[in-house]
Amino acid sequence: MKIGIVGIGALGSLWATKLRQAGHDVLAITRDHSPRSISITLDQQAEFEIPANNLTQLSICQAIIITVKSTQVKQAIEPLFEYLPSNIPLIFLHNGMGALDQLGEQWNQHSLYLATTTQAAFKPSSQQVKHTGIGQTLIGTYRKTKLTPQLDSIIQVLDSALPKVVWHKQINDALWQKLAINCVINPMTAIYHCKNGELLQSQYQTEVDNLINECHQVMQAAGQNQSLSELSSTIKQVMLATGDNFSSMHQDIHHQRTTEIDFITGFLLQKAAQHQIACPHHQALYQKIKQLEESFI
Ligand code: KPL
Repeated sequence: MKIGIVGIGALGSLWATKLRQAGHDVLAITRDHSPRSISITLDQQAEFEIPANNLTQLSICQAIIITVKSTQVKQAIEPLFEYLPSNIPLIFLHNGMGALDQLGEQWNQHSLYLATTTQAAFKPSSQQVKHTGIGQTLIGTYRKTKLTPQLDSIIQVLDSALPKVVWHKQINDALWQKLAINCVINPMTAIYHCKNGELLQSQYQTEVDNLINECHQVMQAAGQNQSLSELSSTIKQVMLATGDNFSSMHQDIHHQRTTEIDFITGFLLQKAAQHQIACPHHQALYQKIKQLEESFI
């Protein structure tokens, strides 16, 4: 198969190298559309030379995986519109919710899919990627797209290159769950300069529990039926399992980059306002992250 990967950050590089390793053709699309090829070493073992930025070849790809951050989805995908026939499945993989809602009406005819993953990758340098955590990738519908036989065979290809990849009938549930995890872990670790696991320490418990509680109220109002104790144990399990990691928002703040706060806490606050639910703890974190971002300008 020929698969396009838009965004060659840690996850994009992981997908590009794993698909090449499995014998597929990969076309990488980088931010500035300039290099004709990129070279990436996977786990300090195999080096892959990957053709890049030949935009006319997008039309012969069987699927495109868009791995840019939620803040970059619109600016990464809009310039590719003229090269992308509407029948090619576009699979968006990023933290947060609401990024696709910002795309213009011209995308309504395209086959857009949403994905979420617990695979973890780290890019120690621009030419290296490390697969730091084995997880699974769930793919599901955005608005009215369906699991077609074409998409089913793409899922099989993706699953054999970087297992596990499965179709999820209720992707919204999985996205809400990941949103709640990110709403609690990401801003707190960025503000308190700590690793994910440190949030399990007693000094953070009251704030963590208040944040989970507010998330739970909004999720209930949005039709998510998980119990508070289930949600709490899921979030705390992720803190434990990724205990030694610095969250993506911690890294963004550390490198003085714009964070995904608008698509994480911002999305939660938007839904909270629609349902008239007060979320003072999330609101406070949102404002602190915004203040930090403003101090970088
Ligand atoms: O998704 C993550 C992130 O850092 O963005 C978690 C799950 C918190 C892992 O670090």
